[in-house]
Amino acid sequence: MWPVLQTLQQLDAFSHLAKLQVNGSPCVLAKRGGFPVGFPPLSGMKVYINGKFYSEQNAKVSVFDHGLLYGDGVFEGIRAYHGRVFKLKEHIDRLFCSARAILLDLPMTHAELMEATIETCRRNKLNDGYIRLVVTRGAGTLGLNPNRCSNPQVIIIAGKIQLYPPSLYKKGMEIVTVATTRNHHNAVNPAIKSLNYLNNIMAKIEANIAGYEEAIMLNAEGYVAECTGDNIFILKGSRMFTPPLSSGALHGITRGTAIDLVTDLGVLTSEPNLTRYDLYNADECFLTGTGAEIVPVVKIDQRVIGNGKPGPVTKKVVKAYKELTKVSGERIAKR
Ligand code: PXG
Repeated sequence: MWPVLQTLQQLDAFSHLAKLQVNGSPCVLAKRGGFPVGFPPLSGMKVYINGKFYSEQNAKVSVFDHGLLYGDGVFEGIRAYHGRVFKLKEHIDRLFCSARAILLDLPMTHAELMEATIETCRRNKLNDGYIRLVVTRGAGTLGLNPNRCSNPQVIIIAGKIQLYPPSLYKKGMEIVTVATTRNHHNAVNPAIKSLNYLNNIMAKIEANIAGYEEAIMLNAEGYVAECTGDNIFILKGSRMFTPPLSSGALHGITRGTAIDLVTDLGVLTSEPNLTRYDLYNADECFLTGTGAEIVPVVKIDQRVIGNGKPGPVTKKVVKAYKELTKVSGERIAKR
Protein backbone atom coordinates (compact mmCIF):
# COMPACT_ATOMS: atom_id res chain seq x y z
CA MET A 1 0.00 0.00 0.00
CA TRP A 2 1.23 3.47 -0.85
CA PRO A 3 0.88 5.96 1.99
CA VAL A 4 -1.80 8.58 1.39
CA LEU A 5 -0.28 11.94 0.51
CA GLN A 6 -2.03 14.72 2.39
CA THR A 7 -0.03 17.54 0.85
CA LEU A 8 2.33 17.96 -2.05
CA GLN A 9 5.05 18.84 0.46
CA GLN A 10 4.83 15.27 1.66
CA LEU A 11 6.25 14.29 -1.70
CA ASP A 12 9.53 15.41 -0.13
CA ALA A 13 9.26 12.31 2.01
CA PHE A 14 9.71 10.43 -1.25
CA SER A 15 12.82 12.32 -2.29
CA HIS A 16 14.73 9.03 -2.23
CA LEU A 17 12.61 8.12 -5.25
CA ALA A 18 14.20 11.00 -7.12
CA LYS A 19 16.74 8.50 -8.39
CA LEU A 20 14.01 6.67 -10.26
CA GLN A 21 14.49 6.13 -13.95
CA VAL A 22 11.84 5.37 -16.53
CA ASN A 23 13.22 3.50 -19.52
CA GLY A 24 16.61 4.93 -18.63
CA SER A 25 15.33 8.53 -18.42
CA PRO A 26 14.65 10.39 -15.19
CA CYS A 27 10.96 10.33 -14.36
CA VAL A 28 9.04 13.40 -13.23
CA LEU A 29 9.91 12.89 -9.57
CA ALA A 30 13.51 13.23 -10.59
CA LYS A 31 12.88 16.96 -11.03
CA ARG A 32 14.83 17.48 -7.85
CA GLY A 33 17.83 15.89 -9.50
CA GLY A 34 17.49 17.36 -12.97
CA PHE A 35 14.45 19.20 -14.29
CA PRO A 36 13.99 22.79 -13.17
CA VAL A 37 11.45 23.32 -10.42
CA GLY A 38 9.26 26.40 -10.14
CA PHE A 39 8.63 29.32 -12.44
CA PRO A 40 10.55 29.24 -15.74
CA PRO A 41 12.98 32.10 -16.38
CA LEU A 42 11.47 35.19 -18.02
CA SER A 43 11.54 35.03 -21.79
CA GLY A 44 9.88 38.26 -22.88
CA MET A 45 6.64 36.42 -23.52
CA LYS A 46 3.43 38.43 -24.00
CA VAL A 47 0.36 36.98 -22.31
CA TYR A 48 -3.15 37.77 -23.53
CA ILE A 49 -5.71 38.62 -20.85
CA ASN A 50 -9.14 39.92 -21.89
CA GLY A 51 -8.04 41.67 -25.05
CA LYS A 52 -4.74 43.11 -23.79
CA PHE A 53 -1.17 41.84 -23.79
CA TYR A 54 0.95 41.79 -20.63
CA SER A 55 4.55 40.87 -19.85
CA GLU A 56 5.01 37.64 -17.85
CA GLN A 57 5.59 39.66 -14.65
CA ASN A 58 2.40 41.64 -15.13
CA ALA A 59 0.15 38.85 -16.39
CA LYS A 60 -2.03 38.44 -13.31
CA VAL A 61 -5.51 37.45 -12.20
CA SER A 62 -7.23 38.16 -8.89
CA VAL A 63 -6.70 35.86 -5.89
CA PHE A 64 -10.51 35.98 -5.67
CA ASP A 65 -10.89 34.41 -9.10
CA HIS A 66 -12.91 31.23 -8.77
CA GLY A 67 -10.58 29.62 -11.27
CA LEU A 68 -7.99 29.73 -8.49
CA LEU A 69 -10.28 29.30 -5.50
CA TYR A 70 -12.29 26.38 -6.89
CA GLY A 71 -10.86 25.28 -10.23
CA ASP A 72 -13.98 26.87 -11.72
CA GLY A 73 -13.22 27.38 -15.39
CA VAL A 74 -12.27 25.61 -18.59
CA PHE A 75 -9.19 25.32 -20.78
CA GLU A 76 -7.64 24.04 -23.97
CA GLY A 77 -4.09 22.94 -24.81
CA ILE A 78 -3.31 23.66 -28.47
CA ARG A 79 -0.18 23.27 -30.61
CA ALA A 80 1.30 25.32 -33.41
CA TYR A 81 3.49 23.68 -36.05
CA HIS A 82 5.31 25.32 -38.94
CA GLY A 83 3.52 28.65 -38.55
CA ARG A 84 0.02 27.16 -38.30
CA VAL A 85 -2.25 26.53 -35.35
CA PHE A 86 -3.22 22.87 -35.58
CA LYS A 87 -6.94 21.96 -35.28
CA LEU A 88 -7.75 25.38 -33.84
CA LYS A 89 -11.43 25.27 -34.80
CA GLU A 90 -11.85 21.88 -33.08
CA HIS A 91 -10.20 23.17 -29.89
CA ILE A 92 -12.44 26.23 -29.75
CA ASP A 93 -15.50 24.04 -30.46
CA ARG A 94 -14.54 21.87 -27.47
CA LEU A 95 -13.94 24.94 -25.28
CA PHE A 96 -17.50 26.05 -26.02
CA CYS A 97 -18.83 22.58 -25.13
CA SER A 98 -16.91 22.56 -21.83
CA ALA A 99 -18.13 26.08 -21.00
CA ARG A 100 -21.75 25.20 -21.81
CA ALA A 101 -21.53 22.16 -19.53
CA ILE A 102 -20.51 24.31 -16.54
CA LEU A 103 -22.91 27.17 -17.46
CA LEU A 104 -20.07 29.58 -18.13
CA ASP A 105 -20.91 32.21 -20.74
CA LEU A 106 -17.78 32.80 -22.78
CA PRO A 107 -17.34 36.56 -23.19
CA MET A 108 -16.10 36.18 -26.80
CA THR A 109 -17.40 34.60 -29.97
CA HIS A 110 -15.86 31.52 -31.63
CA ALA A 111 -14.29 33.73 -34.33
CA GLU A 112 -12.92 36.20 -31.75
CA LEU A 113 -11.33 33.41 -29.73
CA MET A 114 -9.72 31.95 -32.85
CA GLU A 115 -8.36 35.36 -33.82
CA ALA A 116 -7.09 36.12 -30.28
CA THR A 117 -5.25 32.78 -30.22
CA ILE A 118 -3.60 33.46 -33.58
CA GLU A 119 -2.75 37.05 -32.58
CA THR A 120 -1.10 35.78 -29.37
CA CYS A 121 1.11 33.50 -31.49
CA ARG A 122 1.94 36.44 -33.78
CA ARG A 123 2.88 38.76 -30.90
CA ASN A 124 5.13 36.04 -29.48
CA LYS A 125 6.61 35.17 -32.89
CA LEU A 126 5.59 31.62 -32.19
CA ASN A 127 5.74 29.30 -35.18
CA ASP A 128 6.08 26.04 -33.29
CA GLY A 129 4.90 25.71 -29.72
CA TYR A 130 2.13 25.12 -27.26
CA ILE A 131 -0.78 27.42 -26.53
CA ARG A 132 -2.74 27.34 -23.30
CA LEU A 133 -6.18 28.95 -23.54
CA VAL A 134 -7.85 29.36 -20.15
CA VAL A 135 -11.21 30.84 -19.24
CA THR A 136 -11.88 31.33 -15.54
CA ARG A 137 -15.20 32.09 -13.89
CA GLY A 138 -13.69 35.41 -12.75
CA ALA A 139 -13.34 37.13 -9.38
CA GLY A 140 -16.14 36.59 -6.90
CA THR A 141 -16.83 36.25 -3.20
CA LEU A 142 -15.33 33.69 -0.83
CA GLY A 143 -18.23 31.35 -1.48
CA LEU A 144 -18.92 28.73 -4.12
CA ASN A 145 -21.75 30.60 -5.79
CA PRO A 146 -20.63 31.31 -9.37
CA ASN A 147 -23.40 33.91 -9.78
CA ARG A 148 -21.33 36.24 -7.62
CA CYS A 149 -18.55 36.21 -10.24
CA SER A 150 -18.90 38.96 -12.78
CA ASN A 151 -15.92 38.95 -15.05
CA PRO A 152 -14.61 35.75 -16.71
CA GLN A 153 -10.91 36.00 -17.53
CA VAL A 154 -9.78 34.85 -20.97
CA ILE A 155 -6.07 34.06 -20.80
CA ILE A 156 -3.89 32.90 -23.69
CA ILE A 157 -0.28 31.84 -23.17
CA ALA A 158 1.82 30.96 -26.22
CA GLY A 159 4.97 29.12 -25.17
CA LYS A 160 6.77 25.81 -25.39
CA ILE A 161 6.11 22.39 -23.92
CA GLN A 162 8.03 19.16 -23.79
CA LEU A 163 6.23 16.55 -21.81
CA TYR A 164 8.69 13.70 -22.30
CA PRO A 165 12.31 13.30 -23.43
CA PRO A 166 12.78 12.49 -27.15
CA SER A 167 14.40 9.12 -26.29
CA LEU A 168 11.11 7.97 -24.82
CA TYR A 169 9.36 8.40 -28.19
CA LYS A 170 12.01 6.21 -29.83
CA LYS A 171 12.08 3.44 -27.24
CA GLY A 172 8.45 3.58 -26.24
CA MET A 173 6.93 4.21 -22.83
CA GLU A 174 6.21 1.88 -19.95
CA ILE A 175 2.96 2.72 -18.20
CA VAL A 176 1.03 1.44 -15.22
CA THR A 177 -2.59 1.20 -14.07
CA VAL A 178 -3.33 3.26 -10.97
CA ALA A 179 -5.99 3.05 -8.27
CA THR A 180 -7.35 6.59 -8.72
CA THR A 181 -10.62 6.10 -10.61
CA ARG A 182 -11.52 8.40 -13.52
CA ASN A 183 -14.21 10.88 -12.50
CA HIS A 184 -17.76 9.57 -12.74
CA HIS A 185 -19.95 11.27 -15.35
CA ASN A 186 -22.28 12.49 -12.66
CA ALA A 187 -19.45 14.06 -10.68
CA VAL A 188 -17.11 16.28 -12.72
CA ASN A 189 -17.86 14.86 -16.15
CA PRO A 190 -14.52 13.82 -17.68
CA ALA A 191 -15.65 15.24 -21.03
CA ILE A 192 -15.30 18.73 -19.55
CA LYS A 193 -11.80 20.17 -19.86
CA SER A 194 -12.21 22.00 -16.59
CA LEU A 195 -9.57 23.75 -14.48
CA ASN A 196 -10.15 21.06 -11.87
CA TYR A 197 -7.58 18.45 -12.88
CA LEU A 198 -6.99 16.94 -9.43
CA ASN A 199 -8.36 13.57 -10.52
CA ASN A 200 -5.70 13.39 -13.23
CA ILE A 201 -2.98 14.88 -11.03
CA MET A 202 -3.58 12.31 -8.27
CA ALA A 203 -3.27 9.54 -10.88
CA LYS A 204 -0.08 11.13 -12.23
CA ILE A 205 1.39 11.29 -8.71
CA GLU A 206 0.61 7.60 -8.20
CA ALA A 207 2.36 6.71 -11.47
CA ASN A 208 5.37 8.86 -10.58
CA ILE A 209 5.70 7.29 -7.15
CA ALA A 210 5.64 3.86 -8.76
CA GLY A 211 8.43 5.03 -11.10
CA TYR A 212 6.39 5.60 -14.26
CA GLU A 213 5.69 8.68 -16.38
CA GLU A 214 2.07 7.99 -17.22
CA ALA A 215 -0.91 6.23 -15.67
CA ILE A 216 -3.83 4.26 -17.09
CA MET A 217 -7.05 5.29 -15.38
CA LEU A 218 -10.00 2.92 -15.12
CA ASN A 219 -13.57 4.09 -14.67
CA ALA A 220 -15.89 3.17 -11.80
CA GLU A 221 -16.93 -0.02 -13.67
CA GLY A 222 -13.30 -1.08 -14.06
CA TYR A 223 -13.05 -0.44 -17.80
CA VAL A 224 -10.12 1.44 -19.27
CA ALA A 225 -10.89 5.16 -19.67
CA GLU A 226 -7.70 7.01 -20.64
CA CYS A 227 -4.38 8.22 -19.28
CA THR A 228 -3.92 11.38 -17.20
CA GLY A 229 -3.39 13.65 -20.20
CA ASP A 230 -3.81 11.42 -23.22
CA ASN A 231 -6.13 8.91 -24.88
CA ILE A 232 -5.06 5.30 -25.34
CA PHE A 233 -5.18 3.08 -28.45
CA ILE A 234 -4.37 -0.61 -28.98
CA LEU A 235 -3.91 -2.62 -32.13
CA LYS A 236 -4.98 -6.27 -32.14
CA GLY A 237 -4.61 -8.19 -35.38
CA SER A 238 -5.67 -5.83 -38.14
CA ARG A 239 -7.93 -3.64 -36.02
CA MET A 240 -7.48 -0.64 -33.78
CA PHE A 241 -9.40 -0.11 -30.55
CA THR A 242 -9.82 2.85 -28.22
CA PRO A 243 -12.18 3.23 -25.24
CA PRO A 244 -15.55 4.85 -26.01
CA LEU A 245 -16.23 8.41 -24.82
CA SER A 246 -18.81 6.91 -22.43
CA SER A 247 -15.93 5.21 -20.57
CA GLY A 248 -14.72 8.61 -19.35
CA ALA A 249 -12.25 9.22 -22.16
CA LEU A 250 -11.86 12.84 -23.22
CA HIS A 251 -13.07 13.59 -26.75
CA GLY A 252 -9.42 14.05 -27.65
CA ILE A 253 -8.61 16.05 -30.76
CA THR A 254 -5.50 13.96 -31.37
CA ARG A 255 -7.64 10.86 -30.76
CA GLY A 256 -9.86 11.96 -33.67
CA THR A 257 -6.84 12.68 -35.86
CA ALA A 258 -5.33 9.26 -35.04
CA ILE A 259 -8.60 7.51 -35.98
CA ASP A 260 -8.57 9.37 -39.35
CA LEU A 261 -4.91 8.57 -39.97
CA VAL A 262 -5.21 4.83 -39.25
CA THR A 263 -8.34 4.71 -41.41
CA ASP A 264 -6.24 6.14 -44.27
CA LEU A 265 -3.79 3.28 -43.61
CA GLY A 266 -6.65 0.82 -44.09
CA VAL A 267 -7.03 0.04 -40.38
CA LEU A 268 -10.52 0.40 -38.91
CA THR A 269 -10.98 1.65 -35.34
CA SER A 270 -13.80 0.61 -33.06
CA GLU A 271 -14.64 1.83 -29.58
CA PRO A 272 -15.71 -1.05 -27.32
CA ASN A 273 -15.26 -1.12 -23.56
CA LEU A 274 -11.73 -2.35 -22.93
CA THR A 275 -10.33 -4.15 -19.90
CA ARG A 276 -6.73 -4.39 -18.72
CA TYR A 277 -6.70 -7.92 -20.19
CA ASP A 278 -7.32 -6.41 -23.64
CA LEU A 279 -4.41 -4.02 -23.16
CA TYR A 280 -2.05 -6.79 -21.96
CA ASN A 281 -2.82 -8.86 -25.06
CA ALA A 282 -2.48 -6.06 -27.60
CA ASP A 283 0.02 -6.25 -30.46
CA GLU A 284 0.69 -2.52 -30.28
CA CYS A 285 -0.30 0.39 -28.08
CA PHE A 286 0.09 4.17 -28.28
CA LEU A 287 -1.14 7.29 -26.49
CA THR A 288 -2.44 10.46 -28.14
CA GLY A 289 -2.59 14.04 -26.87
CA THR A 290 -1.86 17.54 -28.09
CA GLY A 291 0.99 17.96 -25.62
CA ALA A 292 2.32 14.39 -25.76
CA GLU A 293 1.53 13.91 -29.49
CA ILE A 294 1.75 10.17 -30.38
CA VAL A 295 3.61 8.11 -27.78
CA PRO A 296 4.40 4.43 -28.42
CA VAL A 297 3.77 2.19 -25.39
CA VAL A 298 5.86 -0.96 -24.98
CA LYS A 299 4.99 -2.22 -21.50
CA ILE A 300 1.79 -2.08 -19.48
CA ASP A 301 1.82 -3.20 -15.83
CA GLN A 302 5.04 -5.11 -16.64
CA ARG A 303 3.40 -6.99 -19.57
CA VAL A 304 5.50 -6.55 -22.70
CA ILE A 305 3.43 -5.29 -25.64
CA GLY A 306 4.27 -6.95 -28.97
CA ASN A 307 8.03 -7.41 -29.18
CA GLY A 308 8.71 -4.64 -26.66
CA LYS A 309 9.43 -2.04 -29.35
CA PRO A 310 7.15 0.56 -30.99
CA GLY A 311 5.02 -1.38 -33.49
CA PRO A 312 4.89 -0.87 -37.27
CA VAL A 313 1.40 0.66 -37.35
CA THR A 314 2.29 2.97 -34.45
CA LYS A 315 5.37 4.15 -36.34
CA LYS A 316 3.26 4.84 -39.42
CA VAL A 317 0.79 6.87 -37.35
CA VAL A 318 3.64 8.89 -35.81
CA LYS A 319 4.97 9.64 -39.31
CA ALA A 320 1.56 10.48 -40.78
CA TYR A 321 0.80 12.79 -37.82
CA LYS A 322 4.06 14.65 -38.35
CA GLU A 323 3.30 15.06 -42.05
CA LEU A 324 -0.21 16.33 -41.36
CA THR A 325 1.01 18.97 -38.91
CA LYS A 326 3.24 20.39 -41.66
CA VAL A 327 0.38 21.15 -44.01
CA SER A 328 -2.71 21.72 -41.91
CA GLY A 329 -3.88 24.43 -39.52
CA GLU A 330 -4.75 28.12 -39.35
CA ARG A 331 -1.91 30.27 -40.65
CA ILE A 332 -0.35 32.57 -38.05
CA ALA A 333 1.26 35.06 -40.47
CA LYS A 334 -1.06 37.74 -41.85
CA ARG A 335 -1.68 37.28 -45.57
N1 PXG B 1 -7.32 13.11 -21.93
C1 PXG B 1 -7.13 14.10 -21.04
C2 PXG B 1 -7.64 13.92 -19.66
C3 PXG B 1 -6.50 15.29 -21.41
O1 PXG B 1 -6.34 16.28 -20.52
C4 PXG B 1 -6.21 14.38 -23.63
C5 PXG B 1 -6.88 13.23 -23.21
C6 PXG B 1 -5.81 14.50 -25.06
O2 PXG B 1 -6.69 15.39 -25.73
P1 PXG B 1 -6.22 16.20 -27.01
O3 PXG B 1 -7.40 16.96 -27.42
O4 PXG B 1 -5.09 17.10 -26.56
O5 PXG B 1 -5.78 15.22 -28.01
C7 PXG B 1 -6.02 15.44 -22.72
C8 PXG B 1 -5.33 16.71 -23.10
C9 PXG B 1 -0.22 17.48 -19.57
C10 PXG B 1 -1.53 17.96 -20.13
O6 PXG B 1 0.50 18.27 -18.94
C11 PXG B 1 -2.22 17.18 -21.04
C12 PXG B 1 -3.44 17.62 -21.57
C13 PXG B 1 -3.96 18.81 -21.16
C14 PXG B 1 -3.26 19.57 -20.24
C15 PXG B 1 -2.04 19.17 -19.73
O7 PXG B 1 0.09 16.29 -19.74
N2 PXG B 1 -4.05 16.76 -22.48
